[in-house]
Amino acid sequence: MKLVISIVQDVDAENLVEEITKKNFRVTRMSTTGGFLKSGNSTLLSGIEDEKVEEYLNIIKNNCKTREITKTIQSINIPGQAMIPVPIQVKVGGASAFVIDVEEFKRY
Ligand code: 2BA
Repeated sequence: MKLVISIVQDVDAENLVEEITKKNFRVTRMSTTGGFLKSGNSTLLSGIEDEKVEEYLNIIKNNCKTREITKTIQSINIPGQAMIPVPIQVKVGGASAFVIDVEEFKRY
């Protein structure tokens, strides 16, 4: 068994969880925050049988869009000058997925 940890955008998470459960996979959704944008995203945990990992990853691939987000950063502080916020465009995935070997899985 593998543990698939996927970080997805909040806007994609609702439909994605629905698709995952419709296809009879189990999933836990956690509300998380990206370290760079410091805005909300969703992390999904799923325990998946080895032979089904490809099918599961395809569901993620087909339900998560790449988007351009504007992030405002402060310009460098030059003495005597005001700090002017500078907007930059950041491309946010799709999804970032980690596939990890599970040593043991128990349900009581
Ligand atoms: P954030 O850390 O908020 O990053 C959002 C997007 O900002 C990233 O999209 C990437 O395009 C950009 N970005 C991140 N760090 C950057 C940097 N130092 N310089 C320039 N641009 C940067 P994604 O790569 O699609 O990542 C989306 C979210 O997935 C991330 O949100 C983070 O929560 C998570 N993530 C991605 N890679 C990860 C990793 N290796 N480990 C843990 N979490 C990860």
